[in-house]
Amino acid sequence: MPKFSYPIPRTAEITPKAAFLNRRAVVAGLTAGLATGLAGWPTIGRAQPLPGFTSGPYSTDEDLTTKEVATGYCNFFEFGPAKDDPAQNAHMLQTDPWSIMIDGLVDRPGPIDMDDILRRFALEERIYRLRCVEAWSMVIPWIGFPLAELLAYAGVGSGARYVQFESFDDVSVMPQRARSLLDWPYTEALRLDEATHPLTLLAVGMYGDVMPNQNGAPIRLVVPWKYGFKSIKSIKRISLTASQPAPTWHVKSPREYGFYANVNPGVRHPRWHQATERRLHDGTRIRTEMFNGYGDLVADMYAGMDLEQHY
Ligand SMILES: Nc1nc2c(c(=O)[nH]1)N[C@H]1C(S)=C(S)[C@@H](COP(=O)(O)O)O[C@H]1N2
Ligand SMILES: [Mo]
Repeated sequence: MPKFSYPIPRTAEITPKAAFLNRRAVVAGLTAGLATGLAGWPTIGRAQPLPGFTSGPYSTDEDLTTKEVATGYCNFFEFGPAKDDPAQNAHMLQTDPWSIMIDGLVDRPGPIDMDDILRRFALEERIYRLRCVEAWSMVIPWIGFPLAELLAYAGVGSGARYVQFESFDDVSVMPQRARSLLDWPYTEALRLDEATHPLTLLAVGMYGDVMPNQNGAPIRLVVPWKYGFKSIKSIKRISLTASQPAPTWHVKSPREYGFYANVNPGVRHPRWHQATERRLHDGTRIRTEMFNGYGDLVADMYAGMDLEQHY
């Protein structure tokens, strides 16, 4: 496996990325100071600056996808169907102020706002593999915290077995979203054990900086052992439920988009071969790994399940 390396930033990017370059020795106060001290760095439509973060567990040492590719080649269908549409159109999204409604089977239902989230939960950087069902993949340094911590804060109610997520949805901000493509708002869901698994991240940034709008600002899910469509962006609502929710893609085409959608090179997809994937940073084709390479950490959750039936 290639050794970990960071792409060399272009000169114009060096100042805003100071925190990013110091990532191995990040001190909370230092990073917060840098973030607030960046005079002239545009903030319009952007999430608020991130507090400091530490280096979290489970990171891969594979080469990173460049930030340019990860922020320029996106799936965020509310902002249009082409890969470069989200980068062009997502500036309309206003991410500050922002709150998430937490409801359903929780002890403390109600809204929680981003200020509170950023104050309450310690941020970590996690370098994860991202495998899209379209058979391309990236390696992205996310910044976030385990979803389990937010759920513990809200208090998982007795009887809760699933967690449902809903994205921001406003056609006046997202005029490119076609009514016919999906039944909006975009929703996704996990089983409770998947949602509280330590790999499952709520990400508020990437590449050492706040989350770009096109990648799901100000807060999105990252579930690295599942196909990318499970990693829902720009979350506005989290609901705990007793019965299995019906996520948007799954409802549209259950054969193509399973509820579980665990990365599985053995399950055929009608449109994309899943045995291999194209690495976007170098165009190479590599073999797709079961659970996207996270099997040691997650396979236990599916013991006894027929993973070809329960795709
Ligand atoms: N709300 C919303 N979330 C979404 C999507 C979307 O269209 N809308 N696309 C999904 C898909 S298919 C993928 S592969 C990932 C892509 O994340 P990225 O663009 O940050 O790489 O986001 C997922 N989350
Ligand atoms: Mo995807």
